[in-house]
Amino acid sequence: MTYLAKPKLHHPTLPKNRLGYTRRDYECKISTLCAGCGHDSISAAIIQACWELAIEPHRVAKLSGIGCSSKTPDYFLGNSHGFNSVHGRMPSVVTGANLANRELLYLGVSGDGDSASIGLGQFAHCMRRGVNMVYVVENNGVYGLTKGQFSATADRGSKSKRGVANADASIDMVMLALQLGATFVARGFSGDKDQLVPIIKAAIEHQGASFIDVISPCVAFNNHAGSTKSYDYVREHNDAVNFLDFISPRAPITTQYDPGTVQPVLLHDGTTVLLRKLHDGYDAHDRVAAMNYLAHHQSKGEIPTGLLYVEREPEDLHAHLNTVDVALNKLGERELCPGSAALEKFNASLR
Ligand SMILES: Cc1ncc(C[n+]2csc(CCOP(=O)(O)OP(=O)(O)O)c2C)c(N)n1
Ligand code: SF4
Ligand SMILES: [Mg+2]
Repeated sequence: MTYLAKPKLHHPTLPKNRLGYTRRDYECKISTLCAGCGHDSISAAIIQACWELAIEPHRVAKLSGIGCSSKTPDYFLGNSHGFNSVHGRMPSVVTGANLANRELLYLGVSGDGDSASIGLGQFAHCMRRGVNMVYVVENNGVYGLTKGQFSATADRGSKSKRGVANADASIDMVMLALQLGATFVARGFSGDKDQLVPIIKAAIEHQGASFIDVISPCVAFNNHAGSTKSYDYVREHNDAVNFLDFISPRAPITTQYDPGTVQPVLLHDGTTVLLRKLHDGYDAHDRVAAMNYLAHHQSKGEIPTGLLYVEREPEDLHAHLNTVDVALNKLGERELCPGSAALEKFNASLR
């Protein structure tokens, strides 16, 4: 993989977070993606979210598949653990890593080709099992890396750069995530960082399967008239159901908003997400209502964005399996080898 290292020097007065790190400490190599690619804005939003939350970089594991989107972990969190897996296989690698070491924060970055085509089965099982992670799909409706073929998320009737209409029905990743039991489901737009950064922060703090579909225009192959994933189209059809503010007890962030209805959502770790409702009656705690809302508004050509669903009492895979509270590599001989009497008893229970 070609890359350009970023110069280490930076201005001494750059703002620092609670840990004394600047934003630069959460960056990595210089991006080699096309100038204007939505994926770069998502990387910038991830950097901003991790910096604002003062996340210790060594606590993060970033994993991806194959694609322009899956290359992006090379452009952020250079001091974190990373694993670039095989096309569509990121979810099973995260599942294994998470089971072995529950103490890391897992960030999976994927594309619509990576997750809605070859990796669809992997995506489905990761969501339904409730792997505690943030799963970001950088959704541009095409296979960017392999020169712009329609992906499975391309809308029926949307046109390729050469003017050919897509005849196939599209897969809606948000709807799928809701149906599969993800406990945090959101959609963002790479062109709206103010909305995306708090969504990522809330997803990081959520203890369960957090899915974020980010519409991320591909300027090389899918940013023309007739595309439904272009900057212009998404700006014109964006239907934000709410706006987030994120209050962390560790690093309070105050943001000034116009008056509106505000709904606090208390997360598992004591942090609070403030949902500023833009749509009267939208309830982000009602899975079925969220699916109905999506079906209704998407049939009219709108693109609902924001925090679409969050479960109040989420459970993750570790809770389902009743695993031990610590990372497996922290278990000592005593826990791993409880003695022959315990083994006898266990064997007897299986006879
Ligand atoms: C097993 C396998 N099949 C096919 C490919 C070719 N391939 C590489 S990336 C890609 C699709 C990438 O699309 P997406 O995940 O949407 O990422 P984007 O480049 O659009 O960000 C494909 C089909 C591959 N690398 N490996
Ligand atoms: S081909 Fe598309 S997705 Fe890939 S870097 Fe260029 S603009 Fe981004
Ligand atoms: Mg794509």
